Amino acid sequence: MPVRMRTALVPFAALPLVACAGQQSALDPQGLQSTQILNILFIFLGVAAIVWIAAMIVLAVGMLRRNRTADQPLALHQPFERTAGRVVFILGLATLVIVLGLSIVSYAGQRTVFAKDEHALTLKIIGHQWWWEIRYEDDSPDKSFVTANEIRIPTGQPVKVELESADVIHSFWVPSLTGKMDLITGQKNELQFTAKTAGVYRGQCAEFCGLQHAHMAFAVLALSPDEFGRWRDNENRSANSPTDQLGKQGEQQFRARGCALCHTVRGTLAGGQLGPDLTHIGSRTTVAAGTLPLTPAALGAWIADPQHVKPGNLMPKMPLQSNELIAILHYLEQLK
Ligand code: HEC
Ligand SMILES: [Cu+2]
Repeated sequence: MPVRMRTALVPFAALPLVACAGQQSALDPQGLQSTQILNILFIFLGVAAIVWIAAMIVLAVGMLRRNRTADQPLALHQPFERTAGRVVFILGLATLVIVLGLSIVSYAGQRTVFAKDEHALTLKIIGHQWWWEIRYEDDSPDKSFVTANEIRIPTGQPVKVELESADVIHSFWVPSLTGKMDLITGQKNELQFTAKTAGVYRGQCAEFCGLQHAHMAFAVLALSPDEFGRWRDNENRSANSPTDQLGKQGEQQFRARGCALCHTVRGTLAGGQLGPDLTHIGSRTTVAAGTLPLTPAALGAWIADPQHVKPGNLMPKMPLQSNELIAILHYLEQLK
């Protein structure tokens, strides 16, 4: 391609940005905090663009008006020197004002982004290689429960997440709602956000944390307060008991085949702590931290060979007969 044509095409390289909307985009904010962050970005970008364009104009004028034919190019012209000194002084002052202004914008923005609300819904989130443990805590223990890889929140209400890690450093990031915050062992970090609109927002671990870092995603489902209340009531309950023979077999196999050593299903003998809580796995939207959508086929594929789906993850491949797999799958699907 001729150089000229290539140059002409450069502006079109920005076109993909037009598509920066949707489930996971800091440019399509759906939260109070992410809106604030985007405003700060636009103000900084605008000021930087104006300064850059002004500098380019001065440069262009200088190049066009340069005086090639002066007999003594190095001679000083007093009046010109005085004007130049004044211009430099004014521009220096302008720089100071701009930097101060941007600092104030940044400070004011951060006050909103990091503001804390006493009445926020509080969740504890613990990062694991490579999944998210989500604890809804309440003053009364019968209203506290644990889930994984999916956060449901009410719209319009501040949500505070307390972040910790069980192993290495992870980073909690839901671009559509707010900025990032690290999860660090032995340290409690906090982040607060408010979803303005109902919807599903994708979150992603934003700190390289090992082999399956890329498969450490989660979903934030912002629901109307009513819907959230109903979900929370259901989540509070112990697991459904299987209603049919196959489901009962599945529950048995779940214990017999060792799944219960790593997974908790509240209200049953399964109380393992190494893997995600599966009490209501049937009502979640994804399998294995956003790696697959939750469908019977995907769930079956995961249980049959988790190491094929997500190599290196901490759930071993269990040698299951096909009838055992079918029974366990049937059991888990009923855990709504
Ligand atoms: C050694 C511990 C261990 C055993 C045994 C184990 N798992 Fe897991 N399981 C895990 C871990 C760890 C994860 C999270 C993997 C990830 O996403 O990185 C997981 C994830 C899952 C998930 C996905 C959960 C979610 O929120 O997406 C399901 C379903 C599951 N296991 C079912 C089973 C079944 C069924 C068995 C028995 C056949 C079993 N597991 C045995 C550790 C275990
Ligand atoms: Cu991570």
